[in-house]
Amino acid sequence: MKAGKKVVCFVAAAAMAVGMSAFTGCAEVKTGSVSDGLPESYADKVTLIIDDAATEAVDAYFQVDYSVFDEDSTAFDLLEKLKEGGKICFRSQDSAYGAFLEAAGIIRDGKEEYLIEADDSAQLFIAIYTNVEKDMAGPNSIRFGNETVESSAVGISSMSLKNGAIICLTEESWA
Ligand SMILES: [Ca+2]
Repeated sequence: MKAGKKVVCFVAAAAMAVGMSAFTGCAEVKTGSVSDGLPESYADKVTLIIDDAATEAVDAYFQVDYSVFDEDSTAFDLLEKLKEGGKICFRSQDSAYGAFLEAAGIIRDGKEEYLIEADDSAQLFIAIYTNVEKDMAGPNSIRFGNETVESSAVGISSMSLKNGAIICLTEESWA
């Protein structure tokens, strides 16, 4: 009897935990829409967006002519190009799946200013979105004006570019 009661209690606690995490957004499909702070056009460019979801407008974007890339260029090449050009800063670690992003930001007055950072204690990670069809995995999506990006199926080092590509880095919670 006693053991049986314990099991019931455990199940109830587990159900409560599931209910609570659903309430706080765990496993929910995230959809967003941002219309402020965006470029007028994505044509002939590759666009990097760095967006802190806690602020309404897009926090930063950078555009590079698509012509400077080739077919094999990746989203990581885009980040490196912008870093070399003194536009952005980022921190990453090498993993079996390529670079694993830990933080990204902008250069303001010659100084690194991180806008988004992974933080294990706060259960935050850097989420990457793309509008390049072959990497779009859903179900999470964000609309930037008329363009929709979805969660990337692959890591930043494996993500493709295209004419009009939008690569978006943002901070999300896994809790
Ligand atoms: Ca924002």
